[in-house]
Amino acid sequence: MDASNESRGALIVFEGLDRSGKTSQCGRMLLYLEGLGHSVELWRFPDRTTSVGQMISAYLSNKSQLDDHTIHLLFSANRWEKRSLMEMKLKAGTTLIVDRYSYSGVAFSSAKGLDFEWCKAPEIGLIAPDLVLYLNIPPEKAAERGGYGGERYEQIEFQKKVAQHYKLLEDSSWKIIDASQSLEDVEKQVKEMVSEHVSSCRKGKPLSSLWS
Ligand code: 2DT
Repeated sequence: MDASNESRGALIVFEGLDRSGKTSQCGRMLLYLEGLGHSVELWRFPDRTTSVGQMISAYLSNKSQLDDHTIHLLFSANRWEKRSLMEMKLKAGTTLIVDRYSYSGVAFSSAKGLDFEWCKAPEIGLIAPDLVLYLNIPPEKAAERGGYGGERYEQIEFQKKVAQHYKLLEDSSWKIIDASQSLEDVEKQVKEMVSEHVSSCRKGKPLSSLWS
């Protein structure tokens, strides 16, 4: 996608089941990289602030009903509407820490029974993360962490299916972290991996696209 050797920011994605600790680790990485003097932003998907994001938010909180294919495409559209800004930020040297991305899109929709390849198709051409940190936790253990809220997918049987579908998406950009450990132990491992990838992107690692 981009052959230049220019220094750029890293695209770092956190994935995992609900209550795996993604949001806490994202916050910690933001502070860590800011502390080192890097330009860094925290993003999350779905981005509920856009008009597409508001439709997604209404669906997740059971205020609206949508066909499974339709909501899948809305989640994907919500990433596409941020794609050019994402590229601009990365090329300008800003590292993006992203809480969920295309892997959530495919894992959750295919766990509902939609065809796996059909689910991947609308994600093709989005920017590929430099690093995917998968916070791995047994669904039972995740459920113990303060219980689930009232959103649509927060049920243990469904989360088990999501975990199985996530596994099918693992590739060389993934690092699997044991998220049953303490926040501090997880943070220590995450920091090392993040630092390594931020520095390889500063040295000019080219951007690439999903899913090639
Ligand atoms: P949060 O609780 O993290 O806001 O997630 N989801 C998310 C999908 O089904 N498809 C997607 O593309 C994304 C990004 C996962 C809200 C829920 O939305 C699910 C949980």
